Amino acid sequence: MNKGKQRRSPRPEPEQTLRGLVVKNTGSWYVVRPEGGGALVECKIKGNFRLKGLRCTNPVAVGDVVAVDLKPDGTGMIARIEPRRNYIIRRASNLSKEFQIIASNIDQAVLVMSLLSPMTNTTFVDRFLATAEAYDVPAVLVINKVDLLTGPASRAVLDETTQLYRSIGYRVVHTSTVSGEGLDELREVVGHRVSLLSGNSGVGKSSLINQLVPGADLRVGEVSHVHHKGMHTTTFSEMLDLPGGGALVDTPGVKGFGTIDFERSQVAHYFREIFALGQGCRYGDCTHTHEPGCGVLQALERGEMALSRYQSYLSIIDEDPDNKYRKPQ
Ligand SMILES: Nc1nc2c(ncn2[C@@H]2O[C@H](COP(=O)(O)OP(=O)(O)O)[C@@H](O)[C@H]2O)c(=O)[nH]1
Ligand SMILES: [Mg+2]
Ligand SMILES: [Zn+2]
Repeated sequence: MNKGKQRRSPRPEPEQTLRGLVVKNTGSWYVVRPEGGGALVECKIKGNFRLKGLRCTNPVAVGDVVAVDLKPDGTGMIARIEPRRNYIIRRASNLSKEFQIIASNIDQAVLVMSLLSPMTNTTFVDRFLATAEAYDVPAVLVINKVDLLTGPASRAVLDETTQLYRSIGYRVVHTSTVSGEGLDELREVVGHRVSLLSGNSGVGKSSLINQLVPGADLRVGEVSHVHHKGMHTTTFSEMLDLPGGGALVDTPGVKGFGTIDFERSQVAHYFREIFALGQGCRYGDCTHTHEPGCGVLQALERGEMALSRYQSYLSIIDEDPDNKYRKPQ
């Protein structure tokens, strides 16, 4: 037998694969930046990813490191997600059983708020902070539009809000994209880190990004990028590189992230001052709502804890038996 004449079975085409970072999620496409450089690759998802048994509408998130199988047409299929250092998820819509991962592998969450046009409500802020605590993501507050706070009354609100959150231990930065105040401080806060930027619409997120990321050229004054597909809200998010290192993750259309998966008894852990005051409660399982000898209720009565924070706490655990602390509708 002549070995040379043996028929070779056709060798399968070696599958081209690469590893990269997901830098954009449009809802239908994921844009992956290959490790070590090269052109961005538009990808779809292969198969089914689940997250701890939760149904996810967008299982791959900006910030994920992924393995991609390349197709001959230059697009890719995301085949695997590397383990995440952290991630932030939210319900796809109110009452929905499906979840969206907003971002993963982030160093900090920056909440942009404003006290005038629009006024960010404190419950929104506190829920954001509590969620960040729950996910172990450091949070920073940015109060934008401080140029609008000129009168003594609005200055007093600015001081009070700032002092409140600083006293709990959060960094609070004042900014204005109009006067330029605080922009250098904000550059320093976000430099060399990956920051998730959130905030209700109109507070000036796009304006701030335009100041921090030259060439970002985001549209200002736009409320959208949210598409309602039946019950689902799909959102796109994008990672924008900062010139000096680090990146901002912009999530237009994501107002904030709700409080999901909170064990009722855990909520107090996510309010730093309530957790600290709770050390003085008579009962170890105190819910800080009605119990005698409650360190939190005592601090409230003495005016040593902000009522707004306590109301936010109650809004999450949804308990206020005497309706004593409930904000009027
Ligand atoms: N007075 C004032 N207006 C601002 C400031 N930053 C943004 N704006 C305005 O607020 C509106 C909403 O800004 P935009 O960046 O689109 O907010 P976004 O919805 O959070 O992205 C626009 O009309 C901006 O010009 C600021 O620092 N001061
Ligand atoms: Mg915007
Ligand atoms: Zn208590």
